[in-house]
Amino acid sequence: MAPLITHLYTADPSAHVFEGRVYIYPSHDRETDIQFNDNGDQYDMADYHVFSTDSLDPAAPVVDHGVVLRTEDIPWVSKQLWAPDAAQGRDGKYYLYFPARDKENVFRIGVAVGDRPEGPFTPDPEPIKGSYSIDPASFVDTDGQAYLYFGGLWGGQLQCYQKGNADTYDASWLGPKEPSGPGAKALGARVARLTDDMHQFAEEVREVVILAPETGEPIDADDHDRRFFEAAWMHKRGDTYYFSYSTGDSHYLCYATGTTPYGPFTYGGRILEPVLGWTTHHSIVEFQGRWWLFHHDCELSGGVNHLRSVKVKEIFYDDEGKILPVPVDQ
Ligand code: FUB
Repeated sequence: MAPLITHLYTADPSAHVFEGRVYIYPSHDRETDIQFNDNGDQYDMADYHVFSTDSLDPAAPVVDHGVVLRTEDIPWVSKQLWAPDAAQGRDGKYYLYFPARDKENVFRIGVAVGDRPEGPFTPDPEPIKGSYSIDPASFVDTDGQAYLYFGGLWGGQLQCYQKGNADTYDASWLGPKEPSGPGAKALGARVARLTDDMHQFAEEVREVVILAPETGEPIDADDHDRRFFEAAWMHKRGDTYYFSYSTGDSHYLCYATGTTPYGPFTYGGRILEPVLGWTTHHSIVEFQGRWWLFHHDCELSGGVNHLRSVKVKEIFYDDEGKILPVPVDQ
């Protein structure tokens, strides 16, 4: 399957249908001399483009709407504009959520607002209060209530917040560390309901718990084939909430299901096996009655981990609502 976008490197695609078109909000990967490390320093992105299309036919054109936000536009940011997402608020405006390092090198999540899905976006002068870590994924439920999921281990710093809120930051956990050992439970992604104006968290941040179906207990920290690492995504099909994510160092895209946006979620299986490149990150969206997985791999760059390209594949569910594994590109 060919990449959707070939004139730039793009990754971490968050796709939504707005005004009848598919809009894609990816990271914009760029060349760098920074050596690969477990902190992700080589993912040194400095701006965002937005893309859209009115068809997911492989031959259909994808429009590049150009740069919609850049590092120098955001007063609190020092570097690393990582995986973004966007949502439409009750006021009809569009909100771009993005993680970046602040001036103290700590990842926070910012929000920028625009009148159109393709931007441009004007950032708030400060990050969202109480935000931390990376990979914001917005979800607007069928009742109109908006939520923000976020978090990512290691370079994404989630392991520095084991006691919950942003005030508990513990720098001694920086680096490729996470809970481990007998009895240790995996750290979960985080979620909070958004305020009606979409600019802040409306409540205390909660942990997203994923249960092992065979025990009904939270996934173990050492279960690297199933534990949450990064790339949270939420979609709803019928009454079921599907929380999907990357397992990071084991390189799977997995999902878990629940009956509320907060969970708990029960592990459901793998969506995608490892692709070419270290990271795997995705979104799932319904468009014209069919369901689609947007993800990235490093095929276009010949396997350079930080030069990724967005792809799209149709996904299918069985009669019980399980997502059928998606064939990986050979
Ligand atoms: O693109 C930078 C980081 O790589 C993202 O935030 C992670 O999800 C991983 O894809």
